[in-house]
Amino acid sequence: MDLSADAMHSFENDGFVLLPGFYDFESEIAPIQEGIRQIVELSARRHGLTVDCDTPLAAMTRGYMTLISTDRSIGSEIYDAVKQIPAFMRLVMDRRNEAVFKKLRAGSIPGIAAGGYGIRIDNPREHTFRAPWHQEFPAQLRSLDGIVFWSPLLAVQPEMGPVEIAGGSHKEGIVPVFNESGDGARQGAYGLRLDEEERRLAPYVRCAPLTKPGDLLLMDFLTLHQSGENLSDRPRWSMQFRYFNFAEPTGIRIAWRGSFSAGVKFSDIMPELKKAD
Ligand SMILES: O=C(O)CCC(=O)C(=O)O
Ligand SMILES: [Fe+2]
Repeated sequence: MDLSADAMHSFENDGFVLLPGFYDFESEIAPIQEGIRQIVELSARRHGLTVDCDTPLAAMTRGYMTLISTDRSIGSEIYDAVKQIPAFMRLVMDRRNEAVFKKLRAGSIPGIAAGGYGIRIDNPREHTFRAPWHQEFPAQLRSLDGIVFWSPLLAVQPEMGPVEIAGGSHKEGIVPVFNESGDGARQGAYGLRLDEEERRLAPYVRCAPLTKPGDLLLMDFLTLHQSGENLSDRPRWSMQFRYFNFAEPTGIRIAWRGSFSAGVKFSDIMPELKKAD
């Protein structure tokens, strides 16, 4: 596993690093796209609809958009289905991910966060599942020094709302969170808000790297980041999974328990994560 000294330094300093072309498009990414194409085709058939799914690109853009504009719940079926594509799982557990993690977390014993892998479909102009500024740690737990692996399935253009990252913000340490309230308050991880969000973000330079299939974006579990706003006419498809460190003291103390996707209330495990009322 060859991770340049520059890349390691960036990750340490900025709390994130982009590794262009980390995965091989033809042998690793294209099979995932084809798996999605097949699921879009089968979903359309299941609902008695005919949509454009001749190619992966057509299925992921026009075909999928036609399905959700007919019935938004078909999008949820597809979202739940695609994370079970074998080619995706192969990427999640690829040896190189473990090797990269070990390089960035010296002395670590890597784990793959259960329930912490999936494929996001950020639909144009949809607010509900847009992640507000957050750290990964409260939403995933497992260990304090976990790393998010993020990789796009379609090229991300500026108007598609690339992930926004506050460079260096991991140095802030753990930021307490509270639940959104009032009209339109969202549930679960999407409704978690940072204590004093604006004040905390102010010192950091924000970047929104543009990525293409095969690229890998790595983010520290403490780096502040949010979903961009998709103002384009196509969904932003991207993969994410999380590795953590069995040997990290906080992880050991909480017995590597997970958060929302593990059905656990993070504040029961680490009350200090919750902003005092
Ligand atoms: O892709 C996005 O919009 C957000 C991604 C994110 O928060 C994550 O992968 O942890
Ligand atoms: Fe995140």
